[in-house]
Amino acid sequence: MLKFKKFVLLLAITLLSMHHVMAEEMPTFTTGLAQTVNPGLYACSGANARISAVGKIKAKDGTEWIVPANTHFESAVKAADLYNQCNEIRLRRSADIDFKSVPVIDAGGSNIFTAYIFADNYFELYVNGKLLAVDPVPFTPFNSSVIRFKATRPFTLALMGVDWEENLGLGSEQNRGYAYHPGDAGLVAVIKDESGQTVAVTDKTWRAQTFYIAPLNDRSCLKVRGPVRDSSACSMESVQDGSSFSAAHWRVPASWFSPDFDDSDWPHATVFTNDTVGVNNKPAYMNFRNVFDDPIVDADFIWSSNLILDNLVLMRKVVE
Ligand SMILES: [Ca+2]
Ligand SMILES: [Ca+2]
Ligand SMILES: [Ca+2]
Ligand SMILES: [Ca+2]
Repeated sequence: MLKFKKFVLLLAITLLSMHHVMAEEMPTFTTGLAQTVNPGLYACSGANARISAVGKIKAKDGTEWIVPANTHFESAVKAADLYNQCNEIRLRRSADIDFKSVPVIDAGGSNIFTAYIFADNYFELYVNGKLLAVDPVPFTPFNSSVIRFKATRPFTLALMGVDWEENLGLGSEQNRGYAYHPGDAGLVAVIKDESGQTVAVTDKTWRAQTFYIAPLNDRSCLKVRGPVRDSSACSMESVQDGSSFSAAHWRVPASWFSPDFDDSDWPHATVFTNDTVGVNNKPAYMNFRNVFDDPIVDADFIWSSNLILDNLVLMRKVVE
C-alpha cells in the first residue's frame, strides 16, 4: 500500500512538472490591435522619429500582455549617448567620447568596464542582475549608447532587446508604402576594460530567447519544440491590412537577468550581418565601426532566430 502511495505521488509530481514545462513552452495568442496605455514614452522632434507607444492586449484565456514589452524606460537611468539626434549629440568617432561625463555605475566589483551598444530598436542592460541603464530612444531615430560600470570578472550580462512597433500588438509599422510592414531588429554590443581591451562582444555564444512573435497571419506556422520557438515558416510579407493578425506571447521569467538564472536550454543567439540589419545609412552605427567592426574582435549583430517576427528578445552571456 505504501509502495502504491509512493507511486501515485511520484506520478503526480511527474505529471505536474510535465505540465509546468508544457505551460512554459506554449505561447498565449492574441488577435488584433492592442489598447494604447501610453501614447508615447518619449517625445523627439528629430529626423525620422516614430512614436514609442505602449499597449495592452487581453487574450481569450483572460491573460493580459504589455506590447511591445513591459520596460523600465520611465524609471531607469538612460544610457549616455554616442549618437542621439533627439539630444543633438552626434559624436563622429569613439575617440570623441568624454569619459569623464559618462557616470560609472556600480554593479559590484572593482574594475571599470565600458559597454557600447546599438539596438534596433531598444535595449535594457543588466550586469550581475542589476539594471544599469536603458536605451534613451525606444523606437527611432536610430541611436547608440555608452555605459560605464564597475564589476569583477566573471560577470553576467543580460540584455533585453525590443523591436518597437507602431501597430501595437501586431508587430508592424507603416513603412515602404505599407500600413502593416513587419519591422526588423538586431542588437550589437562591445564591452571593453579600462585599458581598452575588448572583453566581450555579441556573437553566437550568447543565449537568446524570444517572448513575443508578431505578426502571425496564420498561427499554425509557428513551431514550438521545447525551448525552440521557430517562426521561420511564417509569412513576413507587408500588407495593407494586417489588423486581424495574431501574436504569440510568453511570460518573461521573473529573474531572467540574474546570474543564478539557468539559461542552458535557451537557444544560442543567431548572428546577422550589417547588411541584413541595414546599418550602412545609420551614423549611430557607422561612426563607431572601429568599435563594432573591430577587425581583431568583430562584434556580430545578434537576435533570436527570426530578425523580423521576434520582437521581445532576452539575451545573456557570462564574461569569464
Ligand atoms: Ca534606440
Ligand atoms: Ca519585428
Ligand atoms: Ca525595428
Ligand atoms: Ca561587426
